[in-house]
Amino acid sequence: MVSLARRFDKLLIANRGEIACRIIRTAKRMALRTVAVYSDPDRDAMHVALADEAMLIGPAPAKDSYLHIGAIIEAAQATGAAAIHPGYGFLSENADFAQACADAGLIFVGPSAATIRLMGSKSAAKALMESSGVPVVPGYHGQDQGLATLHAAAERVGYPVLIKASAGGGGRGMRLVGKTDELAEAVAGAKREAAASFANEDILIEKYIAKPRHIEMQVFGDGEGNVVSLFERECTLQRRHQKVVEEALSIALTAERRTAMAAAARSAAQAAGYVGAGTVEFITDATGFYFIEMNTRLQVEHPVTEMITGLDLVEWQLRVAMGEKLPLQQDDIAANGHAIEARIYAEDPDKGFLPASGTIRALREPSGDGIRVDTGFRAGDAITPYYDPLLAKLIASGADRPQALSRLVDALDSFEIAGVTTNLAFLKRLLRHPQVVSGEIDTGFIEREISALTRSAPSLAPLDVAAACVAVLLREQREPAGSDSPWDCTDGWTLTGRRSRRLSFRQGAERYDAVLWYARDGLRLEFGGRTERLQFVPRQGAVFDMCLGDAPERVSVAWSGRELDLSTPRGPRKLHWVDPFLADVSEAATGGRIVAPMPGTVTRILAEPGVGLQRGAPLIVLEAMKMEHTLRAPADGRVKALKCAVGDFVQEGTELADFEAGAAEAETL
Ligand code: MV4
Repeated sequence: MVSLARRFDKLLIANRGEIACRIIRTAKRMALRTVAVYSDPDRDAMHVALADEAMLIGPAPAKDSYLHIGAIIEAAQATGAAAIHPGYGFLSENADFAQACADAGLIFVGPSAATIRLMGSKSAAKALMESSGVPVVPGYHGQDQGLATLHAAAERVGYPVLIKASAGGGGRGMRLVGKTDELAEAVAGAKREAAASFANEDILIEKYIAKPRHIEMQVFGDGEGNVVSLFERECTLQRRHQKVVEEALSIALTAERRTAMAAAARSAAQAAGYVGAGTVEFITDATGFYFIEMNTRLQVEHPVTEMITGLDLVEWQLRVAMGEKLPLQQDDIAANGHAIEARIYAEDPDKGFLPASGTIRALREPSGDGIRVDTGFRAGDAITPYYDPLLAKLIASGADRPQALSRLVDALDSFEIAGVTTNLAFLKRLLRHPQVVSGEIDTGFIEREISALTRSAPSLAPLDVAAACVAVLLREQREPAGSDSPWDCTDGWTLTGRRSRRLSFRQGAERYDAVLWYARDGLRLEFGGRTERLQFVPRQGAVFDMCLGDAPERVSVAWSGRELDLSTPRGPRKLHWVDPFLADVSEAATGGRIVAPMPGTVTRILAEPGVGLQRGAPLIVLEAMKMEHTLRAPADGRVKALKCAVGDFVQEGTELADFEAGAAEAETL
């Protein structure tokens, strides 16, 4: 029975980017009127242009706009929208928001606040699954959090064990414990982190599953007792819990396991009285499959399910929200062919996947058989640092996996995005990797293969390092500048009285250490296990001739601070001269200032000003794009002054602390 009372004809989309556009598309097809909401910088965004109406809900920071419950409810009331689709991220799994919608007489497109709250608690969800016969990772998720109980549980489960935050998710605060005497410290750390991140210090203990795959089941419920599964998605290709490539179906499931997992997922949804679209996540290995969490939202990767089933999951969500029964029963749902999705992010894989911003100068999207592009941006749009850097999703389907994969790779080759750095080249390398082609992957695959998947600069030859050393010596001869530091002395005098000096350079992640020896008959360079005579003669301007061993060459030099640009017969070389007092643990360290390496929110400050720290000690935790980045002491020393506070949203390059190196060890040999 269709309950007419719940029909609505106007839908507010509480999101932005590709998912807002995707939802608007289906809503329009269903003849619904659409209302977009937007923050200040999104005034001209694509989702705003696509919707029938749009309302400004606040300034750029998400907490003041897309996460502002009051502003969004007000926008719905002001525009007469009767229902709100939250998309994914933002408020999509916020029980308070679902409740606020209900309280305001609005339809939240998703399950009830109670279901969202239940699934938000990993231990409650796990307990529910266990009691409904869904396999869970062997472990302990009880109330008693005393160390003796936890010790006994870990012993029973068997090491190695994984500690997780009960209230957590997404891998935040997980700790791997190899043996019993490491448990107490790991528990204490996990509790601290859980308390700080989730305001709840409860933890659970699980058997550690090494090298798992991540396979999730799409489910749907209608609140009339019907629950169906729409097959699985393989989401194993992730990096730091950020999915990169997803596909349906998984090639890692036998028909029996697929049936068992689908049945488990349906039981899970039944047990939760589930209404709407949900995803039951499992990790799998050769021994079995285990429930890890249930997501109560539409997922980013839902298009691969749509491609193989021919269904529109947003339409299903909206129909269920209107009080309709599910359009199909389990037996009417079939999977055809194969689909793979690649996520195109504004980020720089060659710089540690730093989120990128800028203006899209040109955009050419691929098209063709089996190709779908879900995007939220057009040429001319600005990509701001405030939100998730997902630019677009490219989905390819085919009769089988090889066809879908080859279509995806071809489409990536013809995808052009100019003006903003993207992960397109990374995706192409990833999808051509033999192990991705063969499907022999686990959740650690990308991390292990990272150097093959990112372009690292050509490594430096001894001649390059020699040229860099000469450049330093010439710089110091030109700018003695009254310095009396022993480090600025080029005549071979050293603190330890030995006639040598170390010079270090960095190129990307690689560090190059060379030693100059001052012998009676001239200079020697020790590098890469060899020691050779080094001679040099300055020429006009920034040019010098040098000879390492019996290899002569002419080099020109340009300094910019500590950055060195060499022009050599072998091509240009860019490197950084490492200051021995500021041993570079962190890229963020420049000249005693600790700066934010990317835009983000300061979530923790771990260093007290004035307290002596060892090089590498954690100072500040920055959260950007759902990931944590720990900024560390660049040297032994102390924080002189903090320039930020917990909760601050900071731009790339913002000074976060003033760091004073001290008690640094003399770096002579
Ligand atoms: C695990 C695990 C191994 N053993 N649990 C990571 C995020 C959270 N949803 C669960 N996660 C894991 N739980 C046990 N007992 C390995 C992971 C894991 C992971 C899981 C799914 C997808 C990617 C992952 C990457 C690293 C670790």
